[in-house]
Amino acid sequence: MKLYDNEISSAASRVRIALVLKGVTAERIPVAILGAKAEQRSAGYLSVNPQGLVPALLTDEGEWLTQSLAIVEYLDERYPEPPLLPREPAARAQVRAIALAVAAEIHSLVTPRVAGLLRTAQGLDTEDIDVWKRHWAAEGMDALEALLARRPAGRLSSGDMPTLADVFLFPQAVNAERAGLALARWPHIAAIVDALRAIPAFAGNAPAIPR
Ligand SMILES: N[C@@H](CCC(=O)N[C@@H](CS)C(=O)NCC(=O)O)C(=O)O
Repeated sequence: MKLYDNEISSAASRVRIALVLKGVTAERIPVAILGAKAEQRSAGYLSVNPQGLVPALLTDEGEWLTQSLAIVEYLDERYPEPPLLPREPAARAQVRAIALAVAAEIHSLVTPRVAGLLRTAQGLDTEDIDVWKRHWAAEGMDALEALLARRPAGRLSSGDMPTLADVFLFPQAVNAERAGLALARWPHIAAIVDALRAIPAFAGNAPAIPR
């Protein structure tokens, strides 16, 4: 398998975490996404992922997969142990809802392409853009905190074993903290993230700090 990856990408971090949880290795192909060397919109990379986003995964069977949620669910189905979704239908839907609250409602508003348009079309500077990013991260995490407050008993997002919800929550929370949002504001998230930091698959695959 080949993972088209970027070390700072929280979406790619989800896949890196899932690969380690599954005990599966993939060759990592770095794709630059920031600055003059950004290559996500190059013709070469668009032939890998027509959306111009990382991650993308090339399977051992030669299939191209895109979208971190679809990739992580593929890994979960292809390598069933340990499972990343609970067995009960309602619990599965709740776990997917956490993952989507991160991927669809928070992350999609704070990506490099959104920041780029705010800068070029709206004339925002870096400070304005940071305010934008913190706003959507904080609002999204307020909602996540309320969702997680009614989670099943356990140290993580759904019980004591890592699920898809943790795979998506962890990189988002790490990035929010780096953006200056103290996790103490969200006690449920803070407790879950503390527990996840003790798991090597998570600790070793957080998004890197942009250089
Ligand atoms: N919904 C997509 C989001 C992927 C995404 O936005 N990736 C970011 C990096 S974290 C990216 O490649 N951004 C490039 C850009 O915004 O131009 C997924 O979950 O895979």
